[in-house]
Amino acid sequence: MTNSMFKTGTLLLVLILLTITGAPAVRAQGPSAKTTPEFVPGEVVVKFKPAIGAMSGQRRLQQEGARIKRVLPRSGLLRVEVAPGYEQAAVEKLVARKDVESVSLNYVIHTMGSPNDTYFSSQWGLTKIQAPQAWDISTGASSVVIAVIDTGVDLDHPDLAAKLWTNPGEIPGNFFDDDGNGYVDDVNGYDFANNDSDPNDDNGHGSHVSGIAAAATNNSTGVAGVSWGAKIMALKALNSAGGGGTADIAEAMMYAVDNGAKIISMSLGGVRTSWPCSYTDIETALNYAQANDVLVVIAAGNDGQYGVNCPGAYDQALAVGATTSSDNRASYSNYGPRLDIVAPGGDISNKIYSTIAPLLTNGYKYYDGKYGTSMATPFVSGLAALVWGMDPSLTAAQVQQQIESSADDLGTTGKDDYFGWGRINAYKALQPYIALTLQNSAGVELTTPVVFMADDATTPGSQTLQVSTTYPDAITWTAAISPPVSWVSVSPPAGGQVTAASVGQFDLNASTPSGYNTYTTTVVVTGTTATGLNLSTSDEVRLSYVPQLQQLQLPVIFKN
Ligand SMILES: [Ca+2]
Ligand SMILES: [Ca+2]
Ligand SMILES: [Ca+2]
Ligand SMILES: [Ca+2]
Repeated sequence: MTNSMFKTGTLLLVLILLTITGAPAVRAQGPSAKTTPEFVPGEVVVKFKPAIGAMSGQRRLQQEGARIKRVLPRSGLLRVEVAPGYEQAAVEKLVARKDVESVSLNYVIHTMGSPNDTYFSSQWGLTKIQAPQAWDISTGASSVVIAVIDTGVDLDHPDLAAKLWTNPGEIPGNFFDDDGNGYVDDVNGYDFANNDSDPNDDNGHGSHVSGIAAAATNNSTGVAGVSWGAKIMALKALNSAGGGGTADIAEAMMYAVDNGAKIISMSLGGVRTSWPCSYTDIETALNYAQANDVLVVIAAGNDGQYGVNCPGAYDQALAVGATTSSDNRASYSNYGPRLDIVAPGGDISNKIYSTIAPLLTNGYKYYDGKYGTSMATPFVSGLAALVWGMDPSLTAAQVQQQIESSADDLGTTGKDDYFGWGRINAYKALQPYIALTLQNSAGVELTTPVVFMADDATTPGSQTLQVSTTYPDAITWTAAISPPVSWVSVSPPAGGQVTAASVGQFDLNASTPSGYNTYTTTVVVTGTTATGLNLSTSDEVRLSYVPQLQQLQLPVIFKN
C-alpha cells in the first residue's frame, strides 16, 4: 500500500463521512429484490483485505474519523458506526476502497424468515411447504392479484383489510359504474350472489381461504399467508349458507379476468359431481381465463371418492387435493387422474388455522381452524402468486408447470391418482429465481466472454469482476478458473459473501503466454446459501496473443 493510495483512501472516507452525516441527497436504498431485508441500523460491516487485516484496518478507519463499534477478531470483521439512514450509502462508498475486501449491512437474521404473526407457530401447513425458506427468496409482489370466488371476504378484518385489491377506476359509494365495467361501486370486488357492491363475508369460509393465500403477514397479528404481497379480489358468488349457482360463479370468473386478477382461487365444487362435468357456463369462463393467461385453481372435493369434483376436473383447472400434517392424503380428499397437485388441507386433529369473518354465530372470532380441500386450494393460489411475482412474464401454463415440477413427490413415483404431481413446495418452486450474476467492474452483467489482449508490446494485465445476487441473505461464494491454465488466475481472496445489498469482487490476472494464439478457459463462481442451496455462474475467458501489427489491423475482433 503506497502513501498516495492511502491518501486517496483518506479522501474517500472524508467524503463518506460527509455523505453519512450531512448530505440528504443520498438515501438508503433497498435492493432490487422483492423483499427489503432488515439490518442493524447505524452500522455497516467492513472487512479489510488480508494483507491489511482487522487491527490495522481499524486504525486506518479511526485515523480517518470513523468510530468502530466492535472488532470481531475471528472473522476479521469490523462493525463501523454510521448515521442511521445512511447505511447503504456508506456501503457504496466503502466498497470502492482498494484496501477493503468486503462491505455489507449488518443483516438481522431470523430463524429462517419466520414471521412474527401471533399464531404462526401453529400454521404447520406453511412449514410443511417450506414457506419460510421460500420467503427468504421472495415474500410476493403486490402487483399480483388473487381473485377469491367464495362466500366473500371480511373487508374489515385486521389481517385482510390491508390486503384487499382496490379497483383504481371506481369511485366508491356514488351509485355509478365509474370504470364502465358493468358493475356499480365495485371497489374491492363484487357480490354476485346478492348483486350488490358489498362482497363482505356472511359465512366465514371465504375469509378463511383468503387468509391462507394472502393474509397480512409479519404484522404481529393473527396468521401468516403464503404470499405476503399478493392482493385479494373479493368476489362473493356463494351465499351465507355456502352455496351458489354456476352462472354467478362463471360471471365472477370473467370479472376477475377482466379486472386484472392473475389467479382465480375457487374452493368450491358440486356435491359428488365428477368427470364428465356439465357446467358449460363455468367451462366457458375457464376457457376465457386460459385465453387471457389467468390461472384457475380449484378444490378437488371432499367426498373421499374416486373422481375429482366439477369444476375442478376440467382440464383448464389446476385441481388441488388435501394432505394431512404427516403428508398423507386426507381421507376426504377426492382422487383420480384429474387430480393435479396436493397441498395441506388438514384433518380433524390438525386443522388449518386462518382468518375468519367475525360472525354472531362464531362468537366474533377472528381466527379459526378448518380442514378440507377448500383449505388446500389457497395454498396453491398463494404459491402461484409468489412464482408470478418472481417473473411476471410467465404464462399461466408455465406457473402451473413450475408448481407441479417443484412439488415433493408422494405416493408412487411421479404423478399418481392420490397426490397428483405431489405436495407443493414453495421453496423449491422459487429456487430457480435465485442466481449469482457475474458483472464487469462497472456492475454490468457479463453476456460476452471476458477478453484479454496481448501483443509484443502489451501485457494482458488484470480485470476486476463482480459477483452479485438479488437474494437478500448471504451467499458464500468462491471463484476459480476451470480448467486451470497457466495464463490466467484469480486473485486471492477470490471469495467471500454476497447479498442483494453488497457485491463481491475479485480480479482475473492474465499473463503473456508462450506463443501467438487465442486461448480460452472459463471462470466459474460457485456459491452456497445458508439454507444449503448451491448456485453457480460462469463466463468464458479469452486471451488473444498476437503480433502487434495484426492486432492493429483487426481491432474489432478484440473489442470487448
Ligand atoms: Ca365498476
Ligand atoms: Ca362508483
Ligand atoms: Ca398476520
Ligand atoms: Ca407420486
